[in-house]
Amino acid sequence: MARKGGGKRKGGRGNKVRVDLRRNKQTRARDQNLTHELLSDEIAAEDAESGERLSGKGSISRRRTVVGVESDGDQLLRSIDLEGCLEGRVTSFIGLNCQVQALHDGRCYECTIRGVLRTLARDSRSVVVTGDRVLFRPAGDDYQGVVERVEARHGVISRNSQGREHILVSNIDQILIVASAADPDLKPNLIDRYLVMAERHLVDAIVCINKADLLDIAYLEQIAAVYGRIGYPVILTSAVDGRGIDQLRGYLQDRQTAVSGQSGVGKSSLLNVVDSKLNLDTSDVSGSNAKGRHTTRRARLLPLKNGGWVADTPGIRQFELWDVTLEEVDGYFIEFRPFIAYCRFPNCSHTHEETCGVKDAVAADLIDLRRYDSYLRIREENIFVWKNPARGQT
Ligand SMILES: Nc1nc2c(ncn2[C@@H]2O[C@H](COP(=O)(O)OP(=O)(O)OP(=O)(O)O)[C@@H](O)[C@H]2O)c(=O)[nH]1
Ligand SMILES: [Mg+2]
Ligand SMILES: [Zn+2]
Repeated sequence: MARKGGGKRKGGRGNKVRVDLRRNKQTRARDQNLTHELLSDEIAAEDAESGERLSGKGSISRRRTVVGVESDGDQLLRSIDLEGCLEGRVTSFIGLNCQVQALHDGRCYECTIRGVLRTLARDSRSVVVTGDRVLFRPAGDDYQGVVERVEARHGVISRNSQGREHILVSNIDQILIVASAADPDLKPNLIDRYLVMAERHLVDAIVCINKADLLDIAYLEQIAAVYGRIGYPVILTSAVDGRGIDQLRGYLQDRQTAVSGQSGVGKSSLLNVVDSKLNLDTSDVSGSNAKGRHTTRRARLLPLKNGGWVADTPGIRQFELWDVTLEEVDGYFIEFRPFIAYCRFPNCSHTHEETCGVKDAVAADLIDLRRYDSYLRIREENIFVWKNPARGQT
C-alpha cells in the first residue's frame, strides 16, 4: 500500500560529529580495523601515523570531528574483527549494561558496551536497546561480555523524550497497544497516537482494550468497531475473567510483539495470564486519579512458551511522537488515504480548506468523527515538538 511519508531518514554518511577520542593502551589489530572503519580516512591515517588507536578503555585524550559514523536506522555499523564474537539479542538493558542472549545456545550474558559505540551515539539512551541484535565478545568465565556491534534496527517503538528519540524496543514485528476500559479511563486519542507511531515505523498494530470486566461491553464494542472497520485487529480482554485471552495468545504466537500502553492498564497482568511462566510484577493503580504505579521499570524481552517473544514495556506518562512531520500525519491515519485524492490542494491539511475529501468523508460518516478529532489534536498538540534535526525539520 502506498504510504505518504514514512520514508527513509536523511542524513547518515557525511554527518560530522564532535567526539571524545580515547587513547588506547592496547595494540590489537582489531582496534586498528575499528579505527579505520569508524573514522574518516583522514583521521584514520593520522591515527596510524601517530600510532594511536581507538578503544573504549583508557582516558580521554583529545577531541576530533568524526565523519560518517551514522547509517540509516541510527546504527553504528562498521566492520570490526569479529573473530570470537557471538550473535545475540539484547533482552534487557539497564544503565550501561545489558543482558544478551546468545542466538546459538540461548545462554544469557551480562554485557557492557564497547566504549566507542557509546561515544559515537547521538543519544546515550539509544546506544543499545532491548530487542537489538548484537555481536558480542564473551569475556571471562562468568558469562560476561562486551557488545562490539549493534545491527541495523527495524521495527522500533519510540517516542519523543525531551527533544530526543527514546527507543523503547527494537526489532519487533508488531505492537500490542493496550488500553483499559476503566482504571485508568479509556483514552482513544492515546491509542491513535500509538497507531501513528506504528504506521510511521511500518509495524503491525493490534488494539487491545483490557479490563473489559469493568465497563458496559456494548460501549466497548462500539469503540472496538471503529478500529475494526479501519482494518486493525481489536481484542477486548480481561486478565480477571479471562475473556479474549485465547485470541490474544493467538496474535502473539510466533511473533515479536511490543506490549505498550499507559501505566496500570494491565499489560503485565495480561502477559501473566497468556503465559503463567512469565510471572511479571503487577500492582494496583493508585488513588482516586487511577494512575498506574509504573510497576514495570524497563523493557524486557520474554520468550513465550507457545513460541514468539513479547517485550513488556513500562507504561509511559506522556506519549509524544518522535520524528513525525506535520505533513505526514494524515498518511498515518490509514482510513484517510482514499479520500486525500479528492482534496483540492495537494498539501491539504484537512482543517480549514474548503474542498477537502477528508472533511467530506467525515461529514458523510465514512471517517469516524472521533478519529478525525484525534487527527486534529495530534496536529495541534505536537506542532512544536516534532523535530528531528537529522531530517531537517523545524
Ligand atoms: N478489573 C481488572 N483489573 C485488571 C485487569 N488487568 C489488570 N488489572 C489490574 O490493574 C492493575 C495494574 O496492572 P498491571 O499489570 O501492573 O499494569 P501495567 O500496564 O503492567 O502497568 P505498568 O507496569 O505500571 O506499566 C493491577 O492491580 C491489576 O490487577 C483486568 O482485566 N480487569
Ligand atoms: Mg507492567
Ligand atoms: Zn483535505
